Amino acid sequence: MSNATTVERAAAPAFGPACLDATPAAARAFVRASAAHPAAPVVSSPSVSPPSARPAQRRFLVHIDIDAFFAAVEVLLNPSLKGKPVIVGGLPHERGVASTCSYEARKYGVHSGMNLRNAYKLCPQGIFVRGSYQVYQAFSDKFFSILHEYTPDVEDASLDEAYLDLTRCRHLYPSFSGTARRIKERVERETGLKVSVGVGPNKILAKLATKRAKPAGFFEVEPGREEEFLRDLGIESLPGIGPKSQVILRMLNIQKIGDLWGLPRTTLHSIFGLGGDDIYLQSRGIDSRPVVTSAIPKSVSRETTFLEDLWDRRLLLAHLAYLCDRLTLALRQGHCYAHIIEVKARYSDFKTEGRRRLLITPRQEMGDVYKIAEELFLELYSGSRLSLRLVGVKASDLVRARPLSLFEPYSDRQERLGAAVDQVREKYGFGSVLTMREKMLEAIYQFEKKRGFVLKTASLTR
Ligand code: TTP
Ligand code: MG
Ligand code: MG
Repeated sequence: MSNATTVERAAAPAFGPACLDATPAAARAFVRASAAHPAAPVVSSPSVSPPSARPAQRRFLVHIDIDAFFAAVEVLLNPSLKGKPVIVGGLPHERGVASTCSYEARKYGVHSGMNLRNAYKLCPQGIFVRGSYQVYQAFSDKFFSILHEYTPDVEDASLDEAYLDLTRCRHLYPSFSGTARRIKERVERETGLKVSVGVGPNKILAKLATKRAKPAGFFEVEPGREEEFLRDLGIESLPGIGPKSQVILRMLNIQKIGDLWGLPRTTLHSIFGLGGDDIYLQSRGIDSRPVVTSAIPKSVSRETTFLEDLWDRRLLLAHLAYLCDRLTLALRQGHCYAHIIEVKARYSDFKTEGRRRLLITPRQEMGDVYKIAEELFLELYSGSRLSLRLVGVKASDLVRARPLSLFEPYSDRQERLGAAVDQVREKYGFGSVLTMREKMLEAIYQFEKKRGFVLKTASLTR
């Protein structure tokens, strides 16, 4: 029988797809094996796994970054800036630095972090704008909400940069690179901003691919071509190699990533300290870091104290509806579904009571959450002889994705309705879409189309 004999072979310090997907343990083994031959040339044949070991699955990572983000938003808001050198961060005579600039300004040598006066010296014809963080945040929110539609495994690396791990969703996407291209097209269409996209088997290769793709491009590091891709990239491309280390490496005549392969680990340790191992592995395209999704909040709640204690059932329900509307907006923005909905009431004697319901299928839509909250509230209210000071609603035991229920037919009608309402509100303000029940609050509170009703103590606790 052919599999009766097991031949044990030491894993070679290879440069192949199997080691690109190395687990931390495999990566450590790789470092140990390589330490025995510190100056060994990188071998391009695939590594040999013991017959009993399952071959490591190639992961599929997408890195995406908006081009000249703040500057591109300024151009979108003011199309007369298109094609011009736009510098964001302040006016030329002001103290401070450029947060970014358009690619047209980069031709003059202007870059992020440059003193504004120096930027002006290099590019006096530049159009300097102070910028508005809130507007950039709104574009960033839109960017991430599109990405979250493709996979729950999204890491927000910064305001304009994300890693997506599509490996778990491989059954949904027959072509990974096709999906990555579609994501790019969709982000560009729906935000109006150009993005660059890199695809690879891990974070470092996907990020370096994006660098190669900039601006507005797409680059995939194909299986087996990792070595070719890395060899001629400048050492400054690796995230751990800052300006000071670059000077030292260049003195050793190390200019390209390929030149790093000949350096013993001990030398990398003496230059980079503990970071030396990362440089050693990443320069070989090895990176086992997972995509870290943003921490999910424990709960989201909205509550308000009334201007005067309230007894009127319809007005109480109007407050509850408005709070549910605010709450579910936060859930959708955070891509969360709640397994527990809880209602709280405080009476005029300050006694506080609550009712909660555990949901088998977690919810995030206004219609669903309000219906549950109303039932819970009426249970409390019908037993009380006092007027109320405060009402609140809370969603907890939050999850990222709504598991399909075995007991209910699948329908995404509510979700589509929620998304449509969010879109209208994004354009015309929160107050542009309200239920008739919520509109009853017009009799009590000041109304602003952008923000909605100005409650007495609107709680924004998370
Ligand atoms: P980056 O993605 O680093 O830069 P960018 O989007 O302007 O240009 P590109 O990606 O095409 O090279 O940063 C995203 C935004 O973050 C940038 O538009 C402005 C802001 N930022 C700062 O405020 N200060 C900084 O030092 C950097 C690098 C960015
Ligand atoms: Mg960017
Ligand atoms: Mg970025």
